[in-house]
Amino acid sequence: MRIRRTVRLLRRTAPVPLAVALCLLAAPAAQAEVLWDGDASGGTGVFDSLLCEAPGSVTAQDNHDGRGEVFKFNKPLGVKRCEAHGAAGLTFRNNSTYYLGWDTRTNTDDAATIFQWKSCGTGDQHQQNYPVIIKVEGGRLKLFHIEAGEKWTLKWSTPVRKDTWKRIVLGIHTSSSAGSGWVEMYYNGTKVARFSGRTWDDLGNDTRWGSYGAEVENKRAINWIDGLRIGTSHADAA
Ligand SMILES: [Ca+2]
Repeated sequence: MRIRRTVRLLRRTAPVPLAVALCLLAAPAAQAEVLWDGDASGGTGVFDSLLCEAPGSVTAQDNHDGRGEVFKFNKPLGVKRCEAHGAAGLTFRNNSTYYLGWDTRTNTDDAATIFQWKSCGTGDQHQQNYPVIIKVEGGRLKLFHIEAGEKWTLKWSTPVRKDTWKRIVLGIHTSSSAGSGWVEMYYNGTKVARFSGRTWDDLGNDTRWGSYGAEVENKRAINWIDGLRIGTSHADAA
């Protein structure tokens, strides 16, 4: 509907790349509610797009472990990126609160970046590039805030065991003002971090899940992801 009509309108009237145009569209304000159900039972169409270099793959499959379908982000040797971008049908906006929840399990202590709150646009169009990053690196799960100028600060980390499921819930209050934005994180149901800072880059931000990083180009990384949900309260995504 409304979003599709607006996209058609933008295609006719402005030479703006579609990904940027989608980032700029406003969605209606919402009370506590689930905004997006990204469970793997919906297939890879729950994402806006897949950014997975060949011969990598993103698939939904049933491992017969009671979870039903789960996403398998398979980043083989020799490639840097296997990610899914955006939540189909959901457009994030500034000065809003979102809670993103998902289960993750990696086959390795080094899957590099498993989540990016990725800035829209490229190069000089953004200041932060990725205001929030979560990595699995050297046997630790790490939460970073990235300020304007791409200044990284480690906000929280914990030892992480491969081949075990964890649930992450990330609360993000979007703001292009460092004094108004905030992030909080829950790990297996426990609140582990909360900090303030700029969370909304010049052209807005979008989600990316998977495995990405030059440091894992020569490693085989699989990130299993299940139970993806986005809402406006912690309970929506827990
Ligand atoms: Ca599932």
